Amino acid sequence: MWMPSRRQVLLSGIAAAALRPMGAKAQTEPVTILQLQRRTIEVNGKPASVFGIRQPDGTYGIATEVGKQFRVRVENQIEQPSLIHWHGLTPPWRQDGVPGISGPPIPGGGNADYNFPLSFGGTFWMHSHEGLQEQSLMLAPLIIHDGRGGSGEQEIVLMLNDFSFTPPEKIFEGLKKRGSMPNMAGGGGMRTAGLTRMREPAPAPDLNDVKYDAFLANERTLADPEVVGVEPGGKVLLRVINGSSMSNYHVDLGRLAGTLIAVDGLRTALVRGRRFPIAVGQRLDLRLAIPRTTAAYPLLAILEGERRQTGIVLAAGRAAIARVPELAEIASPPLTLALEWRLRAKKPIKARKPDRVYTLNLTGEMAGYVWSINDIVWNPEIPPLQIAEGERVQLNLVNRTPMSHPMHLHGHPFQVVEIDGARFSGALRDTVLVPPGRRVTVVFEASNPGLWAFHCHLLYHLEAGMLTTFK
Ligand SMILES: [Cu+2]
Repeated sequence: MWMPSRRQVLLSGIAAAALRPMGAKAQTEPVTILQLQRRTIEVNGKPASVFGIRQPDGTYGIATEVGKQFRVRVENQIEQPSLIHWHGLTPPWRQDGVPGISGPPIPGGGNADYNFPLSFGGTFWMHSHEGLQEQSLMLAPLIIHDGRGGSGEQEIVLMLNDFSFTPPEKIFEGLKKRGSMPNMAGGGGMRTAGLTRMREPAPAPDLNDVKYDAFLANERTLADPEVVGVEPGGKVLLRVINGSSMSNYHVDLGRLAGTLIAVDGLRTALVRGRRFPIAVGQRLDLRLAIPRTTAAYPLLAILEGERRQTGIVLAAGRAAIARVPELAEIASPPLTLALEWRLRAKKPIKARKPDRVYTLNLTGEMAGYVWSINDIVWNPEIPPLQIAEGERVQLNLVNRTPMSHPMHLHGHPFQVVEIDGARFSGALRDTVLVPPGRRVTVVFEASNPGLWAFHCHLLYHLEAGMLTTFK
């Protein structure tokens, strides 16, 4: 992320801290304190200095309820500026948490206050949008309960992260030096599947630019995974959050059959299965039925295109917990749009002719790790794309690169309505994966005035300039 100039910071004043006018109800709700902290965790048996977002009592992130106000004070206790984005929520523009676009970062030792209504529930998350802090785990779950768990359903949050002992700035430098080297050899079985309507077959996609030291599930690896006790015969609502900076996974439920009930927090028609793809920034809400027998059930996330995996273990009764290997038996395939194509929004947005259509080509130059939108590398001088309030906006996302890009819109959920020219009433969500050579069309209602970021959620692509804004 770019740093705003001193002048911009002064001009925008304490915008991030600006409170919205409050109703009587809002004033009576208690403020939740979130502290941005530096802390040490253990990864592969070694200490790792990372960030964290905790309440004073140690709670990781926030769990709250639909209909309440999101009344939060962020206290920045680290020695550098930071700003937290509420991924998937629709706050007023100034509270969206993107430095230089929604407001200035919070200086070290400073605070910012947030107060806006929570009009829908689901599985969301929060993360720093400042620099590369997200890679160092400046992130946490943000759960808004709306009764979807049903009574007696046990809720389990599964946060996925990629981890490196190399500082993120060094990782980024290395990427720029090395460039991205697409695998053009086409080594068989790596072609994109599904609705390909391109004249030529896609080259093998370029996966996993960064070689990570570990993949974390709730901050632990499979060498010492989290074990969650569950009731034999019970029901579980599993909320999976891909908080990784650069890594897509296949969630593998093993012997448990799951029912997908929501993506990115928003309800879909039910999809049953044992394996579900999850791209960077996305979430999956999965309903699991635990068999009546005493047993242990690993819930895994297998890195796209590789054998490396992470996960947690559900223990039903007094089950013996066997060691789960950190390598799957076979490499997983690249993520495709096969699931996206099957998803149907439970409450689709009303069909209507778009008032405005933007075609956004996802572009880049592999040699220097340059990533862009319509060949424009983001900088603060780039004028925002214009939208009038109330318009129906259609975005045609066309990937002209050999890497897939999880594209995220701030401030508005969108509906996926077309893949490679084929119309359908797809999922409502906030982050959609556009694989190499593919074209994905989304629509949204411009109901939230302000200046909004739209970007690739791969952290180093974002840092390299794969961002634009809508006004
Ligand atoms: Cu990207």
